[in-house]
Amino acid sequence: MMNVAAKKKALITGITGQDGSYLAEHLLTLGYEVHGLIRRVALEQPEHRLSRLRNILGQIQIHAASLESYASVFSVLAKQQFDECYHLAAQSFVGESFIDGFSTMSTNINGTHYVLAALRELQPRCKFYFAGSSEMFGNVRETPQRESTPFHPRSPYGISKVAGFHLTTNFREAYGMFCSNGILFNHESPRRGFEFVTRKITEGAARIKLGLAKELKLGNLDAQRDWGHARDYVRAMYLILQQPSPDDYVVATGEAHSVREFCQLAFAEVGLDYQDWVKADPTFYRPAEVDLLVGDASKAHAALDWRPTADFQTLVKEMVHADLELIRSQGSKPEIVNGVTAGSQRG
Ligand code: GDR
Repeated sequence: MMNVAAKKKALITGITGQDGSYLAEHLLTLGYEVHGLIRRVALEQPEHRLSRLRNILGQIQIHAASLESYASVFSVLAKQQFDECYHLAAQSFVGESFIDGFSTMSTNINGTHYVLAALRELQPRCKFYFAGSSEMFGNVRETPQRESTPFHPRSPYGISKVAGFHLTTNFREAYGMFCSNGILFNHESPRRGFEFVTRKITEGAARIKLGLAKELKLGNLDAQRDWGHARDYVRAMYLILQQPSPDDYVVATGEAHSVREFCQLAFAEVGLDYQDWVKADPTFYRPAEVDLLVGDASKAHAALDWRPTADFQTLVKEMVHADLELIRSQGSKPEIVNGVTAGSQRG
């Protein structure tokens, strides 16, 4: 008789987001049974909130739960056992965290604590991945930033991620659980939310090109980030949980580019000069900015054999062309993703 190995089961919190959707697709191709935690309100607006999962909805299992409620997380984990849990859900927009720091802290810190505590109680052998962030480095102490670089977060969001990182490490050390942190630098794609600067630029450039907008208002054009492709970064998340022991890894391209350079490339892609269309607007400046982030992913290269495949130019190009296509297919109707209206310049 053929010996068929049991399918591995993964639970993804934040499965409706950019990373969650790419990770779900990746795990499905690897033969996993994929489950996702989704807020009940998202289930009521599937056409908007589940839009990134459109192609795989029939292949994944969805559980309604809120990361604001320990009881609801507990009840999902009490019903079935998982091999791996990828905790990606968070209020992830840094700008918003300055507007409502309390919600960001409460969702991001308590949500992580609830998942970890419920796993410890119900399935301590389930491996846990925490979505740590380069924002934890904030006011950087060295460049490039690596696993040993001290944290100095500059926003409620960054502070909440530092707390999540330490909670994850603490469950590993205190209870012997397989809990690992990815420290991911910025990662983008055509599925990025419209509030983040890259998507705001590519969508803005596309709308201007198609005559649907006359300008694009942005904040600090001189901030520099290490931008990779989300599809590459979810592979690293998976590899982090396949290691013999839990650990922490920086995931980055090692290249820094400014917001201005991103604008230059994106507008050039549609045959325009960004200087004619992009306006600086103090509304989009942050009370405390992170000027430069660039990661050293040597440890991930060596231990995970992970390397990014998409370079900066390819990423910008892919995003601009996806937005041109999207807008053309919609006419001038604004698309709503994650409750944010494209073109609203909220971000
Ligand atoms: P970031 O991403 O804060 O790095 O966090 P974001 O794209 O929001 O900002 C990047 C940089 O661009 C500057 N900027 C603007 N940003 C936005 N959103 N809108 C603007 O109009 C604008 N103009 C200039 C910002 O000031 C900043 O310097 C992202 C998120 O995905 C986090 O969840 C994640 O943890 C980190 O990346 C790694």
